[in-house]
Formats: sequence, C-alpha cells, structure tokens
Amino acid sequence: MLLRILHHDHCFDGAASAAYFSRFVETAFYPGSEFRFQGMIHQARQTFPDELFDGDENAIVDFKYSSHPKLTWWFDHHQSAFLTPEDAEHFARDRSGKKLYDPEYKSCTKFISEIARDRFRFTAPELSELVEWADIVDGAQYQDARTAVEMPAPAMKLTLVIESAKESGISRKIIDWMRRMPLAEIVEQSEVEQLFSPLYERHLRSVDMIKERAKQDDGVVTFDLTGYDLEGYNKFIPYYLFPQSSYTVSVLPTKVRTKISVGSNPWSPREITHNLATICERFGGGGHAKVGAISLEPGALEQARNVAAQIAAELKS
Ligand SMILES: [Mn+2]
Repeated sequence: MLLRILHHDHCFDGAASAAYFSRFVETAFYPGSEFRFQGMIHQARQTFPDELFDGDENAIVDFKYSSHPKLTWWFDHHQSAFLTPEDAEHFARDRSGKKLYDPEYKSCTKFISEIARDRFRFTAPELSELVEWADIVDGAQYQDARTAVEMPAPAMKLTLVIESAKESGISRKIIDWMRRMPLAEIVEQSEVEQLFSPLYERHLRSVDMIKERAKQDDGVVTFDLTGYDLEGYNKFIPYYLFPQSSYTVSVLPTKVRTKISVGSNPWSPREITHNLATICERFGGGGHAKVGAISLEPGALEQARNVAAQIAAELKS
C-alpha cells in the first residue's frame, strides 16, 4: 500500500504536518504502508495534475484544497484554502470525515494532532515537542526577539534550513527524521549541519548590515540596505537591535524589485496602533495589520526612499 502525502514546501509546519499525519494514519489506518512525500509551492495559477495523486491513498496537509477524486485526506488552516467557490462547495459536500479545515489554528500540525486525538484516539507524546514548535514558528509566537534572531532552539535552526532548501531532497529526509527523532538530534545530522552553517553565517552578516545602517527615532527604526547583496532579512532583527522600538520601515533593492517593508515589534513596550496594511495600500502595497510591504520597480530607489520617509513620519506621529 502506497500513501502519497502532499505538503506545504519550504515550511516548518508543512514538514511537521507531513511527519505527524503519516505517523497518525500509519497507526490508525494503514499499518505497514509506504509513505512518499511531495512538497507543494503556492502559485498564481495553482493546479493539481493527476500525476500528483499516484498513491493508493492520497493526502494534502497544510496546503490548498483539491476536488480531485483521488484525494482521500485533507487538513489545512490557511485563510485562503480554496482556489474557487466550486472547491469550497465540493468540500462542504464531503461526508468522509477525512477532509478537515479550521483557520483558527496557528499551525496545521496542532490541528492534525488534536483531530487525531479527539476523533481517532491517536496520541504520540514523543512528538509533542514537534507540535509545540510548529505552533510557535507558524504563529510567529516567539517569546522574545532573541529566540527569533539568535536561533538557539533546534526548531529555529531547522526552520532556517527548511525555508532556504533549494531542492526537496533534504526536506524529505527531515520529514522522515521528524517522524522518529527529537529535534535536537535532527540538527546534529551532518547533512543538516552542513546546510545550516553557511545560512547562519549569512543571517549573522545581515544582522551586522542592519546594525550599521539602522537608526531609531521616536520608536521607529529606519534603514536602507542599498549596496548590500541581500535578498531579504529576518524581520525580527530590528527589534533584536532596538528592543524599545515599535515600528520598522526599510528599503531593500533587489534584482526583481525595490521593496519597502513596514513592520511592527511583537514585543513593543508601547501599543501598536497603526494598521500597516492600510498604510501600505495607499502606496500600492498591502499586507496584514501588523506587517506590510510595497514593491516598486527595480531601480526606483529615489521613489522608494521618498515613500519610506513619508511612512516613517506617519508612524512617528
Ligand atoms: Mn501552516
């Protein structure tokens, strides 16, 4: 018996969901089965071709719904889980009890674990660490900026490796290890260590770059990363460097765009009152209440600096 499990790729929760789900159904439904994992990436025109569903049973975890007739199991917690209203109706008509959705959950791993426990009497105490960390990482519920930036916890190290993985081979291995190994032991695997070191070096360099350029004024941290060959940075770094700040406005030019990022400090000593999505929308961007961004054309540096200055002024008021 072959089980195909499609999961959200480049995502700690996606990998943890695949690991937990496979342990659950192996015990409760399909003992002795073979499991094959396949990572999925969000695309503007998402499709689910037939060849994805090549198992005797097929599952999707932590990823969009598919009305494909060969799909047996589905678990998701994303706000935008359905590609079309037809898919949402197809899901609503399902009576199998094996397709489950709850956007209230911070992680799909925790959702799976609670459904497995409450409806199918499956528990795995040795995986409780995995569930707990999936909830922290996917829900950005770090206890402080240090945890998010220095990455002392094995789960944070694994997150850096999983999110940056160029090919899916290492993700499959990590999923297999997650099924049966504590997180501290997974990060000690030589393949993981080898990938982690250069990624962590680059992350530390980005902390130094931001430290060099950033200024804080009236609770707003601003910096411009022009001239550094950087594609992005860990969004908690500004609050690690300036724990008393409330907001960040940054300019980051890359080959594909000139990005203005606007964020708020999850550990801010003062209340976060501005809706950052609303502010970014006025300049053609968007996001969530607590974090937003605006993407301008590559090379639009003067315009980006101008927009960033206007937003910083507004956040100080
Ligand atoms: Mn998730």
